[in-house]
Amino acid sequence: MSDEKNTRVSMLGLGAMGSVMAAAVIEAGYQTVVWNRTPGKADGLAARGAVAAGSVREAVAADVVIACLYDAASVRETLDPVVEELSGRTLINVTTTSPDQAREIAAWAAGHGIAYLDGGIMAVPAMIGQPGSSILYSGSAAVFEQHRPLLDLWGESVYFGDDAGLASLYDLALLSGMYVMFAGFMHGAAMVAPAGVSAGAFAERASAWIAAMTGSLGGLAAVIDGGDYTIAGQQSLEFSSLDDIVAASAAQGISTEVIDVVQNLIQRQIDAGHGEEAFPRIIESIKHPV
Ligand code: FVH
Repeated sequence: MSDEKNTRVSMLGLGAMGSVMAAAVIEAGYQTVVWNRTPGKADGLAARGAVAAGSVREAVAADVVIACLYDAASVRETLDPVVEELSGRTLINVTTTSPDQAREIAAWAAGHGIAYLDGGIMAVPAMIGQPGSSILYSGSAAVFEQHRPLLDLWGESVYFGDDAGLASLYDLALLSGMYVMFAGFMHGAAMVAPAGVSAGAFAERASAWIAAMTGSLGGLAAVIDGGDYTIAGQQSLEFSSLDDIVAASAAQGISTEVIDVVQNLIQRQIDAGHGEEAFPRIIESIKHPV
C-alpha cells in the first residue's frame, strides 16, 4: 500500500466526473497531476494539493494516467500526439465508449506498449467514493490488480476479464435496463396524472413496487439460463396480455408506445406458437430481431 501511495497519478479531463475522481485521489494522499483542455478547471484541485500540468505531454509523464474525457474520439485526440511519452506507462480509461471503441483503444495502446485497463462508471459524480458506486473494468488484469487500492477509492471495483470491450458492454447493458425502467415509471406517472396524482406521489408507490419486483430478477434469469420456458407454475405469455394496460392508457389520453414495445415482444412469441410458455421467453424476441 505504501508503494502504491508513491504512485504518481495523472487525471486527464476535469469535467463533472473527472474533477470528483481526481479529488478522491488527492484526498487519499497520492501524488496527483491534473490536466484539462480548457484552462481554469484545475485551479480548485491545485489548491487541494494537485500539480496542474501545463500540457498533456507533461501530464502523461506519470505512472498511471486516468482518462475521464467526453468520448472515444476525445481520448484519441488527446493521447495520439503524446503516444511516445505514454509508451511503457499505464492508461486507465473511464471515458464512456462503445465496446468496439474500447477494443480499438486497447489495440492502439497495445501497439504502443501501453498497459491498458478500460472502465465503465456506474455512478454519478455525487456517488463517487460512496456506497452504491461501482466501476466496471476489463482489459489488463495486471493493471487491475496492481492498482486496486487506487480504483477502490471511487467505488466497488469489478473486473470482467481481458476483453477490453466487456466492461463497456456491461455498462451499456445496465444503462439499457435503467432507461427502460425509467420509461416505465414515466408511463405510469403519465397514466395517473389525469386523475390528479402528482409524479411525486406516484414515485413513492413506484419505488416500493419496483424494489419488490427486482427480487424476481434471479428467478427470471434462472428460467432463461435453464433454456426451458415450459416451466409449470410460471405465468404464461397468453396470460401476460397487456391489453388492459393499453386500453387504460388510451382511455387516459396518453401514448401507449412504451407498453406497445413489451406487448409486441410478447405477441411475437405467441404468434410463433409459444403462448403457453413462461414470460421470460420474450428474451427470444429480443435476441432474434425481425
Ligand atoms: N457525469 C455523469 O453522471 C456520468 C456518469 C457515468 C459516466 N459518465 C461518463 O464519464 C465521462 C466524463 O463525464 P463528465 O461528466 O466529466 O463530462 P463533462 O463534464 O462533459 O466533461 C467532459 C470532459 O472531457 C473534456 N473534453 C471534451 N472533449 C475533449 C477533447 N476533444 N479533447 C480534450 N478534452 C475534451 C472536457 O474538457 P473541456 O470541455 O473542459 O475543455 C471535460 O474535461 C464521459 O465519458 C461520460 O459519458 C459521466
